[in-house]
Amino acid sequence: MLNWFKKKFTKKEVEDDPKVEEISKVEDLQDDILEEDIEEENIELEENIMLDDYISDNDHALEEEEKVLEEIMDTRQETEEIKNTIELEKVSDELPPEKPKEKKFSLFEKLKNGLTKTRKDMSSKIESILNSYKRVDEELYEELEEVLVTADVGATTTMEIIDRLKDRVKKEKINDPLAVKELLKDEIKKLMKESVADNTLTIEPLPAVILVVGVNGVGKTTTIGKLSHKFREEGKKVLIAAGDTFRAAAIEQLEEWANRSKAEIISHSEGADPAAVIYDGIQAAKARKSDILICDTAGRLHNKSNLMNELNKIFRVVEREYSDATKEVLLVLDATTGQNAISQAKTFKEVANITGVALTKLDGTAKGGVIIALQSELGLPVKLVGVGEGIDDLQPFIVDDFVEAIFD
Ligand SMILES: Nc1nc2c(ncn2[C@@H]2O[C@H](COP(=O)(O)OP(=O)(O)O)[C@@H](O)[C@H]2O)c(=O)[nH]1
Ligand SMILES: [Mg+2]
Repeated sequence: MLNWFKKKFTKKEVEDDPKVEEISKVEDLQDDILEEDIEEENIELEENIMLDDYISDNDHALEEEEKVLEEIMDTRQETEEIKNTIELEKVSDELPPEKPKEKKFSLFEKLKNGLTKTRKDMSSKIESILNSYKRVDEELYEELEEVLVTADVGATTTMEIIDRLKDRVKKEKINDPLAVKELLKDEIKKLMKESVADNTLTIEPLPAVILVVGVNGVGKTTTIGKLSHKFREEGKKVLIAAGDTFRAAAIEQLEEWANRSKAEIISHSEGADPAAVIYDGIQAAKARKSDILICDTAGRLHNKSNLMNELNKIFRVVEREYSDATKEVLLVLDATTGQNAISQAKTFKEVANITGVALTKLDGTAKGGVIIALQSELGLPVKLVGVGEGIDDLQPFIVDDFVEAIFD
């Protein structure tokens, strides 16, 4: 409207007209308001930009807004940019600190951690023996023998290892004691591998049934919980059968593990026939199309014939009702019991067709050497090792990793 008015009159006429002053005032006022509006709009846009920039670097809409802002700001641009940077710095200062990433340990690091006591006992002693000799002689072998026996490798297995070592040293004409360590490691690996066919838990083809046996307190229930968690993480459907019906607390403990690992569970009440629980477990596994059925059993049987009867009853049920399932009979042994674990293994071997061992509590013991004897003396493949009480503290057993971890 003001522009139109200006065009209608000459410059002189306009200047002389008394109304012009008033109009000019109005114009100034309107300019002021407009400027204020622009100023406000600028600030608003700046704030938007700061926020968008902070949320996303690649916001397309932001570029558009920036262009508009540039046009309006013109001369003030440089100052505004500086102001902008300062404001942005302020915003980023106020960001919550980035959550520190949880340190993830590799399986090997965990195994090494778990075997710390065994390693300290075995490896550092062997190291100092080898360092104290100038040449390889009978005395050196005797000292090595002693270390292996005290680390629960067992007398028979120790003799076997030392005999093999002597042969290697002779054949390769080794004189330097420091070169013996690698040979020793190599011979232990070879002996362990030769003694068993396979260290992997067999669950293929699915469905599979895993019967977990072992004496009271060795870690059966805990191992079932960890194993179930591992399978669930692989996306498998797991059903657990609470075959240890001796105490109500044992059933509750297994229920807790089933909960934690998000597995299903079949249980009867305290004192029920374990074989009947396993029977129900199998029917449920079939009906629900479970991939893996894991069966807990009681380990509180007083003598060998009792144990044999109880287990045989369970095996017969599994054989009859689930004949086409892949089967594992997993013996759980507690590493902290050392040579006692070996005698338990001997007993269970006599009464059941044990297909593998889960050795628990490696983390709390210097007796990790017992694994070597389990494999080489008894021919029992160690398939799993427990390195802690947590749900993730169960690992597949790998001979090379184990030997490297105890000699590292
Ligand atoms: N440190 C450690 N403790 C374990 C491990 N496995 C089991 N345990 C503990 O051993 C105890 C007995 O375990 P449990 O599963 O109840 O044995 P079960 O009687 O054979 O069923 C529990 O306190 C477990 O937390 C392991 O690998 N390391
Ligand atoms: Mg138990």
